Amino acid sequence: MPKHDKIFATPQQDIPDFRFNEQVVSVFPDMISRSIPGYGAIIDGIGAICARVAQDRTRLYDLGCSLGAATLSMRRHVGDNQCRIIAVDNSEAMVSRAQEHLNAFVSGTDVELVCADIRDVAIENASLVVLNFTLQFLPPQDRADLMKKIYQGLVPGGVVIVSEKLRFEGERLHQLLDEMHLDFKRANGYSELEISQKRTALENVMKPDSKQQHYQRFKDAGFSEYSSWYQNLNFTSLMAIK
Ligand code: GEK
Repeated sequence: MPKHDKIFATPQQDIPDFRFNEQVVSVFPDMISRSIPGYGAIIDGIGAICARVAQDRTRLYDLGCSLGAATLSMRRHVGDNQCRIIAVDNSEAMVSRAQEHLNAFVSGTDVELVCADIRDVAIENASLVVLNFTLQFLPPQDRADLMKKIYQGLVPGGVVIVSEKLRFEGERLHQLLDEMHLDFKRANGYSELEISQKRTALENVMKPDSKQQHYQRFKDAGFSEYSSWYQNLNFTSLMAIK
C-alpha cells in the first residue's frame, strides 16, 4: 500500500515552493493518483503506444521519470527488440527510489536511470520520448528548445508523448474544468486546506500551457502530425509523430 499523502493537511505559515524532495517521494504514488484524473489510464496507454511504435535497436526516453511508472509500463510492453530505456529525473530522492522500483522486476530490457536535468540530456536514435507531466515544470522559455531537441533526436516514425495539465483560453471553460478537477480531488479525500495550500506551493513552479500552445510548439519543432489521444477534465496526453 502506498503511503497516504498528508503533506498539506496541517496549516503552514509560509508555504514554500513545491519540490520533489524525500517527503514527496515517500507519498508520490498516492499523491499523483489522487490528483491527476486518468493517470493510471495514461500510464497503461503509454505502454500500448510503446508496443506499437518502439523500433528495433532504438532508445526510449522517459523524461522526468519520478518513480518510473511510465518506464515500467514501456518495459512491460516493448517486446524483444533490443531497445534501451533511458529514464531521467533531476530529483536525487526520486531517482534513488526509482532504482528500487526497477530492481523489483525482472526484464530483458536495459534501463539506464540518470539523475540529470532533461535540458542537458542528449536525445539520440529515439523511437519514443515520453514527457509524462514533466514539461509543465520547465521554465516556459525553455520548452520550445527541448521540443526541437526531441524532434532532432527521433528517428523517422518516432513519437513524442506529452501529458500535461491544460490551461483553457476561454475563461468560463477554464473555470468550469478547474472546479471539476477540484471536485475530483475532494472526492479523493483532499480537504479544502490541502487543496489550497498545494495550489499555493505549485503557483511558481508549475505553469500549464493551452492545447493550442502545445500544438504550435510541435509544429515549430518540425512535427506535422499531432493530436490528443487522451483527455480527462483539464488533463490531457498528446502525441506527435516525426
Ligand atoms: C510519472 N513522469 O509518474 N529535469 C529533470 N526532471 C525534472 C525537471 C528537469 N528540468 N523538472 C521536473 N522534473 C512521472 C511523473 S512528476 C509530475 C512526473 C507531477 C521532474 C521532477 O523531479 C518530477 O519527478 C517530475 O519531473 C514531474 O509518469 O508530480 O505532477
